[in-house]
Parts: sequence; structure tokens; C-alpha cells
Amino acid sequence: MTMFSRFLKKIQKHKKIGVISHIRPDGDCIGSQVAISIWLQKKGFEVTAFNDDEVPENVRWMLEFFPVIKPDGQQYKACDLFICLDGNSLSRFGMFEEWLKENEYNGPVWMIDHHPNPQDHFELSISVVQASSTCELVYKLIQEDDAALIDEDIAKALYTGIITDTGSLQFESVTPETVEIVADLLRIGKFTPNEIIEIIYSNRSVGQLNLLSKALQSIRMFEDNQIAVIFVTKEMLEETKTSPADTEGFVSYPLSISGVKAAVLMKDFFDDGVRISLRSRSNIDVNKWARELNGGGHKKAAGAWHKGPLDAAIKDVIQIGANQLGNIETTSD
Ligand SMILES: [Mn+2]
Repeated sequence: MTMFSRFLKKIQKHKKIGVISHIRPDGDCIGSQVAISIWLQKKGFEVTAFNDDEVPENVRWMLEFFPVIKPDGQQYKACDLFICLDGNSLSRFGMFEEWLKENEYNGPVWMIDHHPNPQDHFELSISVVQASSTCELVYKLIQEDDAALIDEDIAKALYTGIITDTGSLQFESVTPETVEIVADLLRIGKFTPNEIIEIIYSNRSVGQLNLLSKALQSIRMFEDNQIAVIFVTKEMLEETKTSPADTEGFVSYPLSISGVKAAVLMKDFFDDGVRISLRSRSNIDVNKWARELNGGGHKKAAGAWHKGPLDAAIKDVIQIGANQLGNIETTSD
């Protein structure tokens, strides 16, 4: 039995399902959440979709297809099954983890996700590290059940998640199958790729571009130009009247420099430290890199915190990166 068919068989025992997406939501978690919720509702389940945080403007339009609400404990109580999406550790789902403990909830919690090193807390997992996105996994799940249930809204939501999680089909995680799925979703959804790209990416403000300009000028190169670091400071945000969310996608700029093997975005505007985003376009494993800083993620994209100050963060982060470069040279010999 595949993990999809096990999911389909076991879910029949349940009635009221809570679908939860990860904190600081993105296109993939909201897309997969909206799609799976519509599908489950069509199949006769009572479904409520939860997220602790504000959904970013450029993916909020999907909530017209299915509402995602901020939970209070009461609504959780009504559920006899929870499905967590696009995260593999309970800590990714905000107050849900605490609620489980406080209420001694003994019912099932399942997950669907594509990040490495999943927690074994979940009673049932659809966990595929090679998958481009959680949306790709939800597509396969619905396909295994009844492909005819994929309607225009589901198609648009799944498409958006795949596009945002793959850098518009540019990342290494994209396979011929991913592109076939995307083509299928385009046919079902009756929209054009351009329509979605317009909503997702063509909504920048002048302030955001000014912030990007300042950040680009901050780029510093390390380790024979193999590691590039871009910075965003509190002053930059203030001068451009922008917010932390406006740094989305900045790390891809240093990563695009010729010869760079890994890029780092350091956000130095939090009171409790420096937030670090790591990206690789080589065999440097940034998940391992992030784990040395108590963070994590994927091989090619990961995140971590450093308690700061910024100078100390740079020193420690580059030190670990330098070791990684060294490891790669010895292992490839
Ligand atoms: Mn994802």
C-alpha cells in the first residue's frame, strides 16, 4: 500500500478535520492547505483551515477559494484529526504544539511535507524529500483518490504553490513529472502562467526596490568569492519605510554571482539576534550548515538564528561555510 492509499483508507474513519499550515506562511503551504481543504470538503468532511500568522498579500487571494482562520483553542477542540502541511516538526505550527500538550489531545496528527529530517511525532506521514513542493504531494494524493475532483480553484492553488516553491520551476527539485503536473493544472484551471506570475511577483513597491538597492550594495564576498553574503539592517528598513517581509527573495541575488557556491542573507533587525537564510547552488549542503546553528531546512535552502551581534554572526557563519567547502574538496577527491 502506498502512503497515499494508506492516507485515503484511514481518513474515512474521521469526520472533522483541522488543516494547519506553517507559521510565516508562503505560497506552498497556503496553496496546499487551500487545495486539500476544498478536496476534503467535497468528499463530505467538515474542514477548518488554520494559520497563526497573517497570510502575505501576494498569496492571500487564495483564501477566497477556502478561508484560513486564526485559531482559538475552541475550534481545535472540535477536530478529530489534524493534518499539518509543509513542515515536519510541530514547532513549525505555532500555538498548535502547545495546545496539544495543554489539552492532552490523544487523537491523530498527520503531516504532508517535503523537508528533510522529519520528526516521528506524526501518526501518518506523507514525507517525500525529493518532491518539489507540498503542493506536488497533495496533487498526487488527490489523483490517487479521484482526479476528477481537481477543480479550477484547486488547480490554481496547487499551481501557485509549485511555482513559488521552485523559483518558477528553476530549482533542482523540478523533474519532468513536476512539469507534467504543472501542465495538467494549467489545463484544468483555465489560467495562464503569466496570470499567476503577475499576482505573485509584480506587486513590488518603490520602497521595496530601494531596500533591494541598499541590500545589493551591502554584498560581501568570502572564501575566494565562493560565499556571498547580503545584509539587511534595521536602518535600511527605516530609511526605505519597508518591513521584514519585504526582504523576500533577496538571497537569490548574491546566489546568482558567477562562481558563487552558496549565498547567505543576514537580517540584522531583530532584538534577539540575526536571522540567517542559506542557499546553495553547489554540493554544499546548507541544511547541515544551518543545523550547526540550530536551524535547518533543505540541502539547497535553509535557515537559522544567531544570537548576534552581526560581526560575531558573520564570523561563525563563514567559519562553518568554510569548513563545508573544505569537506567538499576532500570528499570529491
Ligand atoms: Mn514547501
